[in-house]
Amino acid sequence: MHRLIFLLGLALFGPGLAAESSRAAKPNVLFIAIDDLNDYISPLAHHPGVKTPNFDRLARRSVTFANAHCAAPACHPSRVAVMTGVHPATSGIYRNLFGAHGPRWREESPVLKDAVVISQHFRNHGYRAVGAGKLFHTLQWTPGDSQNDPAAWDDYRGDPLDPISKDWARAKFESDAQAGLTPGRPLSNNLFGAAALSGSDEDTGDHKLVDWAAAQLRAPQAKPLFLAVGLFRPHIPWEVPQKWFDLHPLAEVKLPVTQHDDLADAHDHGRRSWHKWVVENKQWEKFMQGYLASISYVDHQLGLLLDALDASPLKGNTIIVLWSDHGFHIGEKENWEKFALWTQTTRVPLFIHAPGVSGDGQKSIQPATLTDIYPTLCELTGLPVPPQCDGTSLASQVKAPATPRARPSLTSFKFAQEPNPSHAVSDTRYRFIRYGDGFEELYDRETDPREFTNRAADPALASIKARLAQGLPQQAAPDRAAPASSPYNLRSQAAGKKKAGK
Ligand SMILES: [Ca+2]
Repeated sequence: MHRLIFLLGLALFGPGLAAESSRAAKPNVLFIAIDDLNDYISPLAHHPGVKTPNFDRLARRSVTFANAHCAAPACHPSRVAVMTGVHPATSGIYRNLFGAHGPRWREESPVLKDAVVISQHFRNHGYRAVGAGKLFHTLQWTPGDSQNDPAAWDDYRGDPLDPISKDWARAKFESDAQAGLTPGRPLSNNLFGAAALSGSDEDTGDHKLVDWAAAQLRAPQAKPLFLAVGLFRPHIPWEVPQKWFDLHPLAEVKLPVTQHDDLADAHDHGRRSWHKWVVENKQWEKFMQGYLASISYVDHQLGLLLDALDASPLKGNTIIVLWSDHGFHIGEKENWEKFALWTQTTRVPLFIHAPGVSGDGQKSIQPATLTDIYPTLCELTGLPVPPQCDGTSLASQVKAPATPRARPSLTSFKFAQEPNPSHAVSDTRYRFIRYGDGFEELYDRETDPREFTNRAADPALASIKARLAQGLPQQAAPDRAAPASSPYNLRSQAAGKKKAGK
């Protein structure tokens, strides 16, 4: 019947118009990346009392992937993996490599040399792809250190190789000595810390991005749109306007549930000095407040973005995917930030809405890895999946969230103190980690959701451990370093400019 209508269309209007109308039917894509957002948001509910009404709103109109994990627990490798679909175990990009100005990852790993960035792939198939903010790795305090690929976009807000630093004003702060704090705060200039900004939301970087994105949504579209928005909070420093702090009064802030000596049976993440400084200086509650304030701020920005979509002609014909590059610790396992392989570090918010297709309002507990996003968006839009992609499409779970998925999630990381990479897998119940030095951890998340008790040596779980171990990479790529000779090195470019007298 459909074929008959199609042939009738061809006869009446000619092939040109039929092709035109099939192009017009392609759904738009709103691709939202959030930086360092963990599972405290209310749809994932891993911290008591957190209310994120706009994440709840998104959850009602999409599928919540409640068992989704980053490909690597650090900004740079996680983002390269999402944007290229190539897993760190294949590329060898396991950790942050700083000092780049451009897509240096193409030279960091030979398998990424000709990888097609997801926005480029959509451009190659008739889309207009535009972006804003932090999609590839960059930081507020390292101007020009960005691994974005400017060639992969039709348009980008501001400088694609310095997409956030100019937008974010710093809070005024007193030195640690003035504040009576002990020396030894990690990082410098209070970057690891919380403070209210004196300005309004309109003065903040993420708000400016959302304004720009809203204008993109309002503009007339000659082609289907791939709009990527990379929000920077709740990444440190936890500096947002005062009103977001006011939502989380210090006296009401709850600390995470922790267990004394939790690390006695676990791998040492090598970052305990951060936690020691925080506890010694009684900053734990204050930093939790700053993180929660930043979450509330970004929740509000998400709401503005959804408002803009709903007020635009693209409403009803736009796929939404929202992901965070990794999870986050606020003192769990004596750790702060990321750079570990427990679920607290690797579990990420992932929401997918596909108009007329997704089981909106439902949750999937099937294991997902962020490298699955690329092939999923391909399947949902009818695009071919590039051969570089390591992930597998989640379209079956987008349609029917309970559909079982045999493949476990896979997260890989290279710890500084070990020569070999480490890997972690999850199924719907268990989590297994094998570190670069051979140490193993196994957790039953049903009975022990905070992963306090390592059961890797428990004979009762031996067959489960063996099954999960099959999900580890057979032959993981070696760890890659920053190539000294690359023209994308920030320092070599600065030196080149100096030499040329620019
Ligand atoms: Ca433990």
